[in-house]
Amino acid sequence: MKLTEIVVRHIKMPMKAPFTTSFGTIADKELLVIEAKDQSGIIGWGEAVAFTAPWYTEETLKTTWHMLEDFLIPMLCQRDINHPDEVSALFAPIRRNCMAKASIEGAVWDIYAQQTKQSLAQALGGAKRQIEVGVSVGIQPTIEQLLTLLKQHIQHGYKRVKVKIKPGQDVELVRAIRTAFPKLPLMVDANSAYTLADIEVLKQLDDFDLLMIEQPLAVDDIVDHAKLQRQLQTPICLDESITSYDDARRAIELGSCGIINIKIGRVGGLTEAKRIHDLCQTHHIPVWCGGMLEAGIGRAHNIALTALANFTLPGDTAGSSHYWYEDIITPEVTVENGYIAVPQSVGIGYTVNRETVERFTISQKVYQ
Ligand code: OSB
Ligand code: MG
Repeated sequence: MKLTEIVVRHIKMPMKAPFTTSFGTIADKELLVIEAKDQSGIIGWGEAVAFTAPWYTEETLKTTWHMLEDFLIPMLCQRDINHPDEVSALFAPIRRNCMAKASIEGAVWDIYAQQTKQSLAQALGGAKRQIEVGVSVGIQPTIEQLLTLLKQHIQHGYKRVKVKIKPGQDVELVRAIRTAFPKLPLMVDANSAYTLADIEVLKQLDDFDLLMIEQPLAVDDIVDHAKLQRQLQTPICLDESITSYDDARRAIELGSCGIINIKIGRVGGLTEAKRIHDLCQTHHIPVWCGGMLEAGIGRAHNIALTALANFTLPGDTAGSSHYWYEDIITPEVTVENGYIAVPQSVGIGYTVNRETVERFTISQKVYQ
């Protein structure tokens, strides 16, 4: 294939509820929708998941657009591509900027799946027909509000619940949840809010039968995570620390985690995500698909990726209506009894609703 035209749209979607982590709150989600066309007229869709501020990783919506416009699109446009795996190789000379790379690589995967008349899941090698899903709950103003929300999610059928913790809102919060829901498959995510100086607090979390503790320590510190893991019964799951296959390889070798959360944007695309999945499978490290409060396109990519066999733990890919009044795809992603059906039609398996995208568009630019 050869990409002949790429449209980048900056859209803003109102969220049903703001999402709060230890770093900040997202009230409305701004993101880039990438529409790529090949020489035969096939259209592939990608989503740039970076937030407007660099608190989760160093990327922002503006840096992803800058990278796309000044480097990635010129490198890719008009070039012959036989397989989407070539895209990450082509982008290798550009350091990091994983979310920017992933956004356009995702569109190439979508085109490739359509060309080869497969679903995106099939094109990636995923055979699951349905995926188990969990839900991630942001920091709430009170424990009562958190418990009320959790009850709703459990009733909705989600297979596990993740809550955000930070210093001062951890052990007692988890104790309250456990008391209210003794059997709930539960995990916590600290978004790197702790250091090894907090080890006594983190050790107390071992008492609550948590599935895992996600990213307790610094983003770039797999050594401290290894020290912590040796002192904890509960598996550590790395999120922010893993931005590539090599990060995953080193973390596994050091014993920094027992589980890895894979986010397509964080690791630079579907090809890299699949490589990390395969590596973890070899090392008996279970993986699950993390979330970036994606709109429908990114969500569709997550679902396809999660169809791979070693995604054995429920991910954060909740249904569209958990986040949005209105998603940008038809049909929207729905969850039934804690499962999402993996689309079997060609490509991402959902239709992008252009009218909705246009209504949400702040600005757009066409590249040829
Ligand atoms: O750490 O996994 C995270 C949301 C924004 C940034 C980082 C994270 C999250 C979530 C929510 O936990 C995932 C989702 O529902 O998409
Ligand atoms: Mg996380």
